[in-house]
Amino acid sequence: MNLQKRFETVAVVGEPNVGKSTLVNALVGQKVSIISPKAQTTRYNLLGLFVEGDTQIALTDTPGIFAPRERLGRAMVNAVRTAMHNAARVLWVIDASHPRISRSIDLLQKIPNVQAAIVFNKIDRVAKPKLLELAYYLNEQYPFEATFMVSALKQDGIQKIKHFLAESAPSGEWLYPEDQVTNLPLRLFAAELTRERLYKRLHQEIPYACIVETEQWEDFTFKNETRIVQNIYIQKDSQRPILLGKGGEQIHEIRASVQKELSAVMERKVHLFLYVKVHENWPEDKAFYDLWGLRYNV
Ligand SMILES: Nc1nc2c(ncn2[C@@H]2O[C@H](COP(=O)(O)OP(=O)(O)OP(=O)(O)O)[C@@H](O)[C@H]2O)c(=O)[nH]1
Ligand SMILES: [Mg+2]
Repeated sequence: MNLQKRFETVAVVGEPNVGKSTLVNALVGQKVSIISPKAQTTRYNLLGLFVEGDTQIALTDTPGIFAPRERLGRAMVNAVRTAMHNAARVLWVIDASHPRISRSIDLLQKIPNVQAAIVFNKIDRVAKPKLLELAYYLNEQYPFEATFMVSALKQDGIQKIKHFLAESAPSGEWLYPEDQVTNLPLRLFAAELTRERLYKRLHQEIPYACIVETEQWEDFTFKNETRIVQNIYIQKDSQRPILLGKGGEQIHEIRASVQKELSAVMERKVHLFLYVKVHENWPEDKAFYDLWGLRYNV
């Protein structure tokens, strides 16, 4: 029996909306990162951990790689770069049904000595033979270690990636307790869940104008209950009615749905309160960058 432990850090990167967070959740086996049909859902790096045999893998879910114009965008793309530099290995996720690759391959080629594997995701939407030409082309551009074809949504092909990562990890002590799945504090995760609902329900520029902050968190241990107060910051007062919906219906549904998920995750009764506030200049507010672990000046 081999009792030697192994440990590896792996950055999960790619263009926006390709399914990086869905893949991280599938590999971890539970939801650690939020998901939405819109691009730029993930705004900062977070860890997803899993154990496979004697190996612990620390995945970093990252924002999508795009051409940023604003401060927040620059900070997000910088976070991807940092994750790639810090990780020993990269999983480069490509949307098989809509393969855009130019920005991410550019970034990948700029990182020296990184071991990378390609993950074609969303293969439930496309016939595999269609991908072979692209796979061949990409493997000519860069010495990829492996090419996977998976559907993170349908959990198809996930075990092969877990096996590959575990087998190729070097010996080393685990950096996290065996049962830990993320480094994201519950307060931040709770705020992310609310933001996920905003991304799912709001359209055009509105979701990008919102951030969520958990302002208060009170545990009533004797009752097994928690009271959580969150602020949703918008940039203009004119966005408020869109967010609230007719007669406040939308915000009520969002509140109820997040409260339900939090209660299930925390296995206790949760009372969630949402307040919508205007903070016109939040994209320039350094406090949020600090909270999310993003660099302010890049
Ligand atoms: N059909 C299909 N859809 C998928 C699959 N994986 C993810 N999706 C969908 O793709 C959309 C984006 O998924 P995310 O996991 O949020 O993508 P992401 O790459 O993390 O996106 P950003 O954080 O915005 O860069 C969501 O609507 C997912 O449900 C898959 O294997 N098949
Ligand atoms: Mg994401």
